[in-house]
Amino acid sequence: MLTIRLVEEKVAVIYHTDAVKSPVHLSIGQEAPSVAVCAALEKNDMVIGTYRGHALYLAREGDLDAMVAELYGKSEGCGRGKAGSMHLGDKSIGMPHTSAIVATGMPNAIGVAFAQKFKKENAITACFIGDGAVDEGAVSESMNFAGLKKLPLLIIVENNQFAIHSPISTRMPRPNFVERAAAFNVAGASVMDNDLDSMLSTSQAAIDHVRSGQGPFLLEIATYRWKEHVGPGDDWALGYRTKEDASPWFENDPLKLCGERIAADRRLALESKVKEQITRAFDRAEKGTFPDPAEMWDNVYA
Ligand SMILES: Cc1ncc(C[n+]2csc(CCOP(=O)(O)OP(=O)(O)O)c2C)c(N)n1
Repeated sequence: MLTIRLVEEKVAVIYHTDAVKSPVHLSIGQEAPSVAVCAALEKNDMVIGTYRGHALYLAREGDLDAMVAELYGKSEGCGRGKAGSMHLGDKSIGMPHTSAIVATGMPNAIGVAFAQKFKKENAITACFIGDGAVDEGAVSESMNFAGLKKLPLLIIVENNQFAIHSPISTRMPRPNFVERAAAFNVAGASVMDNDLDSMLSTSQAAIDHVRSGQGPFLLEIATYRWKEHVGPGDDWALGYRTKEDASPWFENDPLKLCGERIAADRRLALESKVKEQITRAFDRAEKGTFPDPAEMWDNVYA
């Protein structure tokens, strides 16, 4: 969680220099769901995420240097500088791709989970979506198929209450994700307390359910995005939410609370190690090389 927070804080600081070549959707404040779920997954499981994907990539132990280089558009990046922040992926960590198109992760995840079942692999697919994605028909259609075929699929709804600037109350008459899932024979649970331990234990139970062949599971995790929807800044002045609304989320910040549970000397040692890794990653990205224009259309399929 600390790595994610500090990398993104660094991105926010340097963003105005134009070193980062794509829009950034920061996960500051909502690092915990990715970390909790990934801690409970196995190495051979697959994860599919969204454009807000730095947290997932790092929680899945993706290479930090390759992620920062990717943000810089450099050929040392995990997508050789072509994917950018919104399309992070690395097959070696079981993360085929992320997408900027809301809800597309779900039909993709269905395909991956279907293949896992067909090949009788003891692996599952974890698909991360936002609450806004649930507004899209693709999510309902995918849940229907997953429930019908009893696919090994874990759907994680990171419920940060907003789709860009629209609160759930203006979008859904009955925003009960677990209830919706039940209509498709998809089991479900919600973690609403922003507590890392609750997220860990519920993720483990959900993953056990899916891995044991009982079918798909929807795990809703309440969380809060601290920064603007896209970009490095704050957006309290826009009026769609207030700093007062956010204050319980600041106070119950899982990173802060988790840090307080670690002995001071160990915590300092961890912090300095993480900061060193981050400084090195940004230095390397700075010195990296831009892809040769001749590579422009390599690995581009659409
Ligand atoms: C199919 C599609 N429709 C609309 C958009 C524009 N859009 C980008 S992000 C977003 C909100 C998504 O909210 P949510 O799923 O809750 O994720 P969050 O941004 O909160 O992580 C929208 C509507 C898009 N990228 N793709």
